[in-house]
Amino acid sequence: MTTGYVWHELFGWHDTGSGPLFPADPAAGIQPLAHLAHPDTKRRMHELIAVSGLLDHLTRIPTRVATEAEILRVHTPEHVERIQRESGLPKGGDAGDGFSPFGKGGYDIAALAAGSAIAMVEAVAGRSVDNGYALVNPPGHHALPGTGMGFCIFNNVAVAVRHAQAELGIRRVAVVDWDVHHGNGTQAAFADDPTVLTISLHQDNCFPPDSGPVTDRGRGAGTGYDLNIPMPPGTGDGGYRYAAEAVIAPALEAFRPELIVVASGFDANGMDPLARQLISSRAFVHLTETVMAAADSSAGGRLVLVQEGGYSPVYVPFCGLLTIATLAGVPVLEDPILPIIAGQAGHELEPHQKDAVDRAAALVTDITAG
Ligand code: 3YP
Ligand code: ZN
Repeated sequence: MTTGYVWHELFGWHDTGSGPLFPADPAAGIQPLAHLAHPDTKRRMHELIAVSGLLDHLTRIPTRVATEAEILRVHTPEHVERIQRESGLPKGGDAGDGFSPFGKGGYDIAALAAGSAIAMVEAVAGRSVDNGYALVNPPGHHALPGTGMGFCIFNNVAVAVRHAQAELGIRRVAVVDWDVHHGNGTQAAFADDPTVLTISLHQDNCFPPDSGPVTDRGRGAGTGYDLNIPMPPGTGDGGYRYAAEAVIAPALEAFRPELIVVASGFDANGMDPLARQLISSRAFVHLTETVMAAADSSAGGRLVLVQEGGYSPVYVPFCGLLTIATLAGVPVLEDPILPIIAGQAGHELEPHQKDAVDRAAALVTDITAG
């Protein structure tokens, strides 16, 4: 198995400002502190991949900047122009919601993230690697056609999927979003499109507010091709395992995608400050095995993971390391935090978690490979 890998130092230079969530504002009582989305978490993941030796087994895919035309396959000219304009300001700007700041030159880093997702899809579609992990930053899955939000500027996954369809001869694509927050931007990009199945496994009504209920199923010709699995807060490895087995695997088997792209956030882990789930690295390994098996079944193994959220600088690197080691089939060092997280209570599947999964599982019968 050859596994592609993308990282660029500039992803670690994405400047999220000096407020922990909202910009520092003494009058509002907001003290300066590193942003929860400080890029060091992702830089630390990259450095663990290097120091552990896993990097030596991966095929480095060169990054590239997405062109305006590529970004415009998903986003409006007004959004792209606003980001470009604010990117030229001495202190940068904001993706669109007031708590997603970027520094001077932020456009170039965001375009590099989207372009690197494209580069990984090209490498996997062209078979220069079997599968791949694009460790990009800023993330993308909340970004809507006309605005960024939730730390996302451009929707890296959506831009890469549209590129695969426009340039690489691929029609049916499945997006599996296991970031703990709802993949609303990706859902919106493909809501009326039955050629892209979007599956979002997330914490029920976490972020964005009131987004991603199981009743959101797409619209028009795309009805049935958005699948939401909102899990109750407090879901652990058992709940995630059941969601993978009862919904994600059968939905992918029914859809038979030619390419699977994962929006890979690690913020469902039991140490994350921006969500209330409990999972350990073994759940990310199981999710990875689930999408690998599905990709083998219908897509010739073609599978691309693109980084989204994850805010524990301590645990994200290990979740990422084990995920990529699974993709590559390479043994690596053990997760030293696993005994702590997996040893805590809350990993048994609870009845209310099973009910949540079963509500989504009932919708799988409407999916076909048409
Ligand atoms: C944005 C503000 C509060 C929660 C946060 C979510 C960002 C994220 O990781 N999205 O996937
Ligand atoms: Zn997230």
